[in-house]
Amino acid sequence: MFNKILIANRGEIALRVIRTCKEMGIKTVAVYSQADENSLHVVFADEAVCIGPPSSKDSYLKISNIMSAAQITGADAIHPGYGFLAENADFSEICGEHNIKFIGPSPDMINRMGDKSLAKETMRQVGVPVVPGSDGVVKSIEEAKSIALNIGYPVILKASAGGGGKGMRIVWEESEIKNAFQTASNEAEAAFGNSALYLEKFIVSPRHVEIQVMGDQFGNVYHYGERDCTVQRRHQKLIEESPSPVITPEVREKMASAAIKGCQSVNYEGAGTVEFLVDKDLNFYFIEMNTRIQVEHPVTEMVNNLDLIKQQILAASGNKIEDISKGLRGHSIEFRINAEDPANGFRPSPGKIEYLHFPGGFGVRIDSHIYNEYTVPPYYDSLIAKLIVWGTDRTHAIARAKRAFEEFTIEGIKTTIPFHQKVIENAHFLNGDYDTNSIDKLFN
Ligand code: MV4
Repeated sequence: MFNKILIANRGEIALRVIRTCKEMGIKTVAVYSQADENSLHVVFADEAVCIGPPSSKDSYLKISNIMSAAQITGADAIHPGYGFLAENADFSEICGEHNIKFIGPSPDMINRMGDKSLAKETMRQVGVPVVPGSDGVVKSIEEAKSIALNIGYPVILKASAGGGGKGMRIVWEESEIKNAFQTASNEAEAAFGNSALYLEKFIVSPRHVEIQVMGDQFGNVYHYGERDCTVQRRHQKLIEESPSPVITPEVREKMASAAIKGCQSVNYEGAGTVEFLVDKDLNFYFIEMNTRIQVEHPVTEMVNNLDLIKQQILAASGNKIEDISKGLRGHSIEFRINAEDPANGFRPSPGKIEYLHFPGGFGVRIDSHIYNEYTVPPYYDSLIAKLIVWGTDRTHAIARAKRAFEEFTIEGIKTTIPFHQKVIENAHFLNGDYDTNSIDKLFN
């Protein structure tokens, strides 16, 4: 087992990892930017090293500074959390070269899965259902036209190096495809330095459902059920839950088997998420694989009664991990509390928290790095807390969320709490009757 883990991240996920390390008797090193010197991850870690000025590119993304921090503190492993360097192949490789275990994917796995058209091809070849479309990259507007003619409009062009919505264009009819191809490839080149696109049939009103998987060094790959992340705005997830309100046991079994088959075919190790689109008839199609722990992992922890960060650390240090034989229990929902104003287009709202009160009680979990009189810095993402509720069923979980939000008080900045309070009173949400385009329907 590791002696000392450096957490190459900030905010709630840095704290989340520190908590599990402490429970496992592993020492911890926090790294922080000058904007985060008053952060809780700095307080709760055994040691802390400043790695640069506020800007992410000079601190949390600065590989040389993080490696120096690991070497001077004698860390034998690095946990990257999510975002920042979590899916950076160079970082994963450099850790290996310095004999520091990267608690995340190998450089090879990052490259395979980071290329979305290659990942899709890999999955398709082992029989995982994928959205009909191009086999790999589309090289020209003519080729795009010919494939689209074959599968029928609407279609969607996606950046191979993309993911999470960047470099995507929906094309409703042939007259739009030339322009869409050019703007999507330009956007992809500017954002990722790679203009490659692939093409798919556009699924008009899908749900986003993902399977949590974990692999160990003995070739075991287990799944821990699904998360439904359909409540999103501009590709930012706002609410996630497990189980999905629409997935049947039969569909869950098929989706999970497909996810495991795909992961076993590439000898997947560690935590991963296999993302699917689900249509109205509950047909599911692989779209992407994420090779990291995700923001929404707690809902999976709650229904499995299992610490996923602990499983990641166990797997990375060469131990066996736990399977799902205990079964899934109850229903869990996560609400992302962002420092944003939902009444004004979710505009960022950093600043000083003048008063804070967290909810508590049975079935209520808060993962957060904020505290009373903490100042939310403007430099990083706006997530300041996650409210995770557990109930015996979905109705019970929603009732808990409602009473938890009545206790939850954050003054001094705007947050997404009023958005969530509206959503959990909305009949469409209560009935599970929504898709990825429903955000306005749920908030009004
Ligand atoms: C799609 C799709 C429909 N059809 N692919 C969005 C982010 C990335 N993870 C994949 N995404 C989508 N891919 C096909 N073939 C719908 C989405 C999608 C979406 C698209 C437009 C507007 C909002 C969306 C929200 C979630 C998913």
